[in-house]
Order: sequence, then structure tokens, then C-alpha cells
Amino acid sequence: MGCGHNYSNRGDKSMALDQVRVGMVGYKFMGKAHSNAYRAAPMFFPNITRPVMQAICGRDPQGVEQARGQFGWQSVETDWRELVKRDDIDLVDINAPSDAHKEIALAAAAAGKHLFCEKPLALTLADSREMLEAAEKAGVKHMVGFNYRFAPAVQLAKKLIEEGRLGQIYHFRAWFLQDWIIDPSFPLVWRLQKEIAGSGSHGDLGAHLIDMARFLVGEFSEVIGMSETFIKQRPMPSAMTGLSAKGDANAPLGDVTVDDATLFMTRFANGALGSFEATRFAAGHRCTNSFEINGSKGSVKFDFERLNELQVYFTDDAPDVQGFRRVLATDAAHAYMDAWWPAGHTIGYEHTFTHEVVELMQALSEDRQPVPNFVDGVKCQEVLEAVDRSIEQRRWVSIEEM
Ligand code: SOE
Repeated sequence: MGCGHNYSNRGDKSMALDQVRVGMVGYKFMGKAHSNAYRAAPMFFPNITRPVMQAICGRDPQGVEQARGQFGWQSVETDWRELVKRDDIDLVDINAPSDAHKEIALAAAAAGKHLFCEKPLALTLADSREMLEAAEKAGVKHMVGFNYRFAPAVQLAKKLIEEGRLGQIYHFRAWFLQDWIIDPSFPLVWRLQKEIAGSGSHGDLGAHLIDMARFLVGEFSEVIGMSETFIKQRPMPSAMTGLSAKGDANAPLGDVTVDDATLFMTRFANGALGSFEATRFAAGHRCTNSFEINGSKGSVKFDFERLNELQVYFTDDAPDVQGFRRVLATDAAHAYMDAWWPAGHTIGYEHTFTHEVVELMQALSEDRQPVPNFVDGVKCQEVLEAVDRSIEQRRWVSIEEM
């Protein structure tokens, strides 16, 4: 496969990997989150295979050099084509804007590198399938960045469902609400341009909800949706800016080509019903990523803004104490928590990425596919596009059609 894993005995896959040399493309928001995870993972999980922060890549030489120093990478590349060729890189981490994912992933897979790609996997379902095929053909490992799965409270919800403690699942309802573009003078950043981002709230926020639903409830069977672009034109940005960009009211206007909000309903293959809402126009909601699940024996509620907690209700609690109880998922009994702080000491957003990197390193050292991987990325994309089709054609769309 041509990558330089440091097996103590190169021929023996059962020997543990002692390091994975990472080359990362992108150094903005997600680049910072991933860098922090590579640093924290071996410190708090000392038994995992160690990620080595070998090279960081970005087009702007000054910007990427600044990020190298700040985040602690060993070297810099300004062209990802050079990065993927390097024989001192085992894993290529892709967190550049979505339109770059496919080309980088295909080249990296062809060079025998393992892949770690931010969500949504690609601009289209066809592209995501091509990425999966390329990874499978090259025989490399692949992971997609659905980080919210890795909150211990979400892992607890999964455990309760798997152990049957919520009974048969009837409802999954989820909403991801933000408000960072509610001001009409907010500029036309790349996330509002279809050719770069693929879609708007749907692919950016809805993708997380879809993955969460698949993780917790199961596969989707059919969907019907609606969406809206409330502000159809915005000032052109002066640079490649992100979520905290400032608008210039005098700049020329350009067309917004993505959705501002997308809502949809689903029927899951196991008979449960789901509802989903993703919007960037929910005033006051900075990053409300929530779900509620109702089963025959109980319910759970999760809200990312209180990510250490899971609200839990069991129908067989004694009648005089029935009600939702708040479980603080910080004890050593909860996933990943024995590596962090004493019980009751909370964790945050960045820890979800650290846990994601722990899973990635663990999978690589066990010579298995990490989860979630490109198969999950493709399945998410199937649902995203089924919803798009349903909106265009104003009808229910079965996932099998996709
Ligand atoms: C911006 O909408 C954003 O940062 C997304 O791109 C992330 O995937 C989500 O986790 C939080 O919001």
C-alpha cells in the first residue's frame, strides 16, 4: 500500500502500530479542531497509537506557516498534490472546503494514504460514491468527521437503545439551529455558494442530524422535505472568510445559491418516524444541535449546548417519581470519561474531535475500518439528495431510488 507505518514488524499486521504520520489539508476552523485533537489524544489516551503532526497544508504560505507554528505541526506544504506524494505521511486529513474533498481524497487514496475527511463527504452523492470506491480499491482506511457521535452523552443514548432500555423506538426528532447569517449584510462566504459547499444548512447542519439518526435509530426508508433561501443576494466577500465574517454594505451583490433552512420528515426502515430541521435563521440559537427519541419504555433528550447531559425518562419508574432525570455523563462509567477528569468535571466541543481521533487511531492500529467511515458518508449523502429530490419534485422519495 506504500505507506510508511511504523509497525515494529512490518510484515505482521497483528503487531501494534506505534505511530501514524498525519498530513492535514486545511487550517481554519476544522483544522484547528483536528490539530487540537491530535495533540490531546495521546496525552489523555496514552495507550493509543500516536498521531504525528507531520505536515499541514494550505494555499496561503503566510497563513499556513502561522498555523503550523500555532498548532504545532512539523512542516508545511502549500500544494496538497505535494503533500499526498510524501512518503513520510500515512494519513491524509481533509478539512478544506467541501469542493476540494473529492480530488484530494482520490489522489491520496491512489498514493496509498489512509483518509480522514470532514463532512459532508462530497458535493454530490455521485462524488461521495466515487470517493468510497477509490478508498476501497486502494485498500486504505477511511473516516468521515461526524464528531457529535463522540459526545459521551450521545454514546449513552446509543447504549440505552442497544440494550433495549427505551424499548421499541417510535420517534426521532432533531433540530440544528444557528443564526450566524441572519443579518442580510453578512457576506456571500463559501458556505453560501453551491459550487463550493454543495448545499447550505442541509449539508452543513442537516448532515449531522442524519448521521445521528442513522447512528441511533437506523437506516432511512423514505423522505419528504421543504427548504427556503430567505436572503437571495448578499455582498461579495473581500476574502475567503468564515463564520465570523463582517459584511461590507457597499460591496457588489452576488446570488446565494444554497438553502438557508431545510426541514424534512422520514420513515425509518424499522418503522420509527423522524422529523428534522436545519436552519441558519433561528435568531438567538448559536449552535443548538438537539434530538429527542421516544420509545415504548422511555425517552432521551440531548442538547449540544449542554453536551455533558442526557435527559432520560423510563416508563417503569415508580409513579411518584416519574419524570425526566438529568444524567451527567461525566463518570468513568461513561464512554471515554475515565481518560479525563474526576466525575462531575465537564468536557466540551473539542473533546468530541479528540474522541474521534482516538477511534481513528484505534482502528488503524487494529487494521480495521474506523466508524463512521465513507460508507456512512455515502449513506448520509443519499438522504441529503433524496430530500433535495423530494423538494424539487414535491413528493415522497424512497432512499432505494437513489
Ligand atoms: C457551521 O455551521 C458549523 O461549524 C458546521 O460546519 C459544523 O459542522 C457544525 O458542527 C457546527 O456548525
